[in-house]
Amino acid sequence: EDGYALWMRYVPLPSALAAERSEQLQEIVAPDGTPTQRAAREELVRGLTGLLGHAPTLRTTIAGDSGLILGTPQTSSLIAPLQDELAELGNGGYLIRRMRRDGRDVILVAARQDIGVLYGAFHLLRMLQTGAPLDRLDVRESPRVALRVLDHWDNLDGYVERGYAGRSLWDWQSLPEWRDPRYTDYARANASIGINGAVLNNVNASAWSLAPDYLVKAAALADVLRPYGIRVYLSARFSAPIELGGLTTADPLDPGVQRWWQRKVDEIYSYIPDFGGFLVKANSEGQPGPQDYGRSHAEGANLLADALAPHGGVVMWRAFVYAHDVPADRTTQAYTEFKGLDGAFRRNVIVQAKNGPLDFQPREPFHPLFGAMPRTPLMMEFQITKEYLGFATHLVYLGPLYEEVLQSDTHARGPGSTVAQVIDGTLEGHALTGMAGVANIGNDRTWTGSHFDQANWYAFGRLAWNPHQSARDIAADWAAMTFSPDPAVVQPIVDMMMGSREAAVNYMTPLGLHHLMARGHHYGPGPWVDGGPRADWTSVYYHRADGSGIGFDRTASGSNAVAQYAPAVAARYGDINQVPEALLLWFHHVPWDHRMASGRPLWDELIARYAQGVRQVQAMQKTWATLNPVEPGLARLPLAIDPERHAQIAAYLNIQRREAQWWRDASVSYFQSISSRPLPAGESAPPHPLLYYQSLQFPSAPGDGR
Ligand code: BDP
Repeated sequence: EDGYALWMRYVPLPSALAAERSEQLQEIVAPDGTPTQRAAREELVRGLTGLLGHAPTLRTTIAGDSGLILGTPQTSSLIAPLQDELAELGNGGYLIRRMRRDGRDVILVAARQDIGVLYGAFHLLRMLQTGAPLDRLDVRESPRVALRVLDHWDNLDGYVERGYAGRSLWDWQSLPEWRDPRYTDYARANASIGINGAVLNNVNASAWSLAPDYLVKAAALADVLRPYGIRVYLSARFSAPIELGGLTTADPLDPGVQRWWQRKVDEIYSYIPDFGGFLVKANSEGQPGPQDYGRSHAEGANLLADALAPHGGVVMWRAFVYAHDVPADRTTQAYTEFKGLDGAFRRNVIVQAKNGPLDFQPREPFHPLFGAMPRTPLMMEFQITKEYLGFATHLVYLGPLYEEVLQSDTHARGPGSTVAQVIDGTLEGHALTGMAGVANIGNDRTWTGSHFDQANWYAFGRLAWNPHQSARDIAADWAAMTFSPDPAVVQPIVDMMMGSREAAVNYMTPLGLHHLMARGHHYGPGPWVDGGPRADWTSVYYHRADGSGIGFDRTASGSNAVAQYAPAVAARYGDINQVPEALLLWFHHVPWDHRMASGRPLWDELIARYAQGVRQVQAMQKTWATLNPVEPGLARLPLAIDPERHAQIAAYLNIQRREAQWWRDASVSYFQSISSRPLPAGESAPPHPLLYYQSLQFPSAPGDGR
């Protein structure tokens, strides 16, 4: 158990259950005429063989009393009568139903398309792995979001930007000849949760990804991913016509530039006939873009959209932008630049905004663009890799973060206009919908750099499929499949997971604080960071602590960023007495004596939150220790968690506890130097002077080395 199998371990079920299920699933009727059909069949054989202890019999018709029938109306006469019902479930949708047919007890996994059948097969395997009952089976599923995409920030040299799981999965050197079987396992994992797109290269893109040598390689990957319903996309560098094409400009209104992109796109489709399209980071952090030529983001996006449209491709145009001149409040930038462009984009453009207005912090309010551009499809960008959340060694389950954002009420069309409804297109009636996750995947044996980070990939996929699901339910499925369906295992693990994000918020950035990480690599605390090339890359710009208080005033008396939200939201966030405490210091500069809900003054509350964060990690360690398989007295969970994974997780929790303490000590020490207030009774003084924490150097911080 080294984690390679992810949530698809297919370990034997308890023998009584295995016997019962074997009877039900002894025979399988499944077509094998297409690569996707074969993928579904192979997965079921693999899964059932593992779970039940023997391979099922594959037949062309059921001979015994019961069995499993997979297919589409085209492949199965039993499924053909369901045609209309299946059509309602749409592309990718499926149903799983238990019924009597010709005197036999059958389970149908049926869909309109092969890919739906594959998704249904994975769903059935999930039910088997989690111990769900199979009687009265009646599952109807369809994806609520069209583009469910992983963004890989992988460079052509194998380095993964903000990657904490080793090097890139893509071995550009041995492609296209060598198709590492790992690519297939990657595809299986994604298909199991409904992910249907992969952007292969970093948003800080090299133009070379679009050169023929690399297109051949991307095409080989596309071939491997295609049977699993995954389309390949590429990040496009806006200046590629200059770098690859030898033109003197990349101006989107220049006919030569337009021709260059048309030809380039035609060429890409000659290699990859189902190419998904482009992801673009433009005029942000030094990347080239249309503004270099005095053109708007819409003019830039439309240039690429026009080239892609004849082939059915899309442009995912990022709204993560900020101006050359440091603005009074960086969080206002995207809205300022994009809101006025609503309606100016082509139909095959989707604007991709990060979940919050700053940058993947442990907690941010939802991005004000959600709900503010009704005529433009908006795509969610979550970060799965934990750039600001302790990297791979901190256990932070991101399900609650995603859920919190998706359930936020934009009030765009009155109360109940959630971000999830913006993303699934129902609020404004958009058919082009999407959710992207910045992948946490590398060539580490665990894929994600730690066992628990697999849950973040998993949760992202499940929420992209249906953004209305509960993070807790998803965690329970994941824990049951990854460790054991025994409730005595699932329960404590789910509790750990569900509390873990709040723990990280507490020991890093409590009460709405943000961007306090060390400069550049973001490893560890750096609330004192100031100076350097841009004020909005420093901590002091964001926390604004002084002798009187702390926090960024984003109300009308400050940057007035609150005005970017719908009036009801702005009124709530802008009022110090109504704003949720979790976002207090995001929106307000608050006196140290301000009375908090707990009755404590803000200063005492802040210090208490840091200490609470450390205690929450200690509590996770305690819980994890109770799941130790080698500890005496745990005979009832003999194989629940294998020693190999248990030990690594225990070690990582130790790192997390040590670093949580470091965060607490360094932050308390720094903020005390500003507030000049005594620590509340019972709070211990940090063991070192502030200078010690400030002088720590990490030239080889995780993820920072090439
Ligand atoms: C920031 C990362 C940087 C990315 C950038 C982006 O620090 O590495 O390039 O976001 O999303 O969070 O473009």
